[in-house]
Amino acid sequence: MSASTQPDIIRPYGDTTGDGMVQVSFTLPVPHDKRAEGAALQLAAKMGLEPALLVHAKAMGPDFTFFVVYGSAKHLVDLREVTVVEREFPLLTPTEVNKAIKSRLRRKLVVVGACIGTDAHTVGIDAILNIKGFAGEKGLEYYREVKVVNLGAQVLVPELVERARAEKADAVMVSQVVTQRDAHIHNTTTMSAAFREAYPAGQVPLLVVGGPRFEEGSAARLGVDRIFGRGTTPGEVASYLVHALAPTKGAPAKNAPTKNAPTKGAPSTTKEKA
Ligand code: B12
Repeated sequence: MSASTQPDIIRPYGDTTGDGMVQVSFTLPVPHDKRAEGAALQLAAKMGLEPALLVHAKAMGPDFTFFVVYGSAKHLVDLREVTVVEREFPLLTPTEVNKAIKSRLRRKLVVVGACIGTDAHTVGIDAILNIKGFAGEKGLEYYREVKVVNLGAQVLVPELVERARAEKADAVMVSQVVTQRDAHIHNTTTMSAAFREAYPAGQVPLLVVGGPRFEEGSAARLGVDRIFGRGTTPGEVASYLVHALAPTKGAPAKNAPTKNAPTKGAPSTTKEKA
């Protein structure tokens, strides 16, 4: 038991406390018939769901079937073993962000953003950059001390690098929503490698990537400084920019190379702007 009354070991809940009930959906590459339904239940059992009920099965064209299975999970969750990535910077108001940039950077902070590759899902990056913002917060365009250049959808990496150089970008913001065939991973690593190649060591802009399906804590592996996931608000991003690019006097840049150095021989992204 933890200090509170909550137990450390828990199970999912459906009808009665601790019954372990969960619902999963998946598609199998077989036509919809009795054998397909049996196959779905076999999979459920192998996933540790037993007993399991097939609550929905629907043909998806002639060769595929979509299933929903409701069953009792055998697995337990140990809350003591849960690790989370905590936000490493304080949340600032727009006024505080503007003040910090003005007094510490003494010029506008320049942000260049885009959806790269074939990705045309611009709603996420627009939520962060456009003045209309997201979840009741104004986007970065609202911040007086931030210059935003939003390049939109399907931007090629060389185009992004060129524009970042032309604008003397302090930060480059990339959105990746499509994850089919790990497109978000490939596009992000290609982008970070291109920036390291195009810029002298130590002068690469802050590389910030966002999207709903990035793994938390994978920034270093992808060669970027920070990843923002589902539900990110513009205020969080603005606060992070201050933390990384305009920290308080004497404070080390929080995105020091040891923390964010990409793996496997790629040069690090030291920041010297703050
Ligand atoms: C709207 C939408 C579209 C619109 C996009 C319009 C536009 N201008 O953006 C249209 C109709 C064009 C579209 C097309 C397609 N789509 Co679509 N689309 C969606 C949908 C319904 C919503 C996405 C969205 O707007 N979310 C709202 C925003 C606010 O959330 P967000 O993107 O997560 O952004 C937040 C954070 O992630 C973060 N963030 C995101 N980017 C960044 C960047 C930075 C720098 C930072 C700091 C933060 C940040 O901050 C944001 C605010 O909190 C999703 C399903 C869903 N419900 O999510 C499918 C979905 C993303 N689409 C999908 C697919 C497959 C497609 C198509 C391939 C479909 C097809 N066969 O043609 C095409 C691909 C087009 C292309 N070339 O990219 C799949 C992706 C599956 C996968 N595993 O990759 C999804 C998940 C649907 C599904 N379940 O199958 N789509």
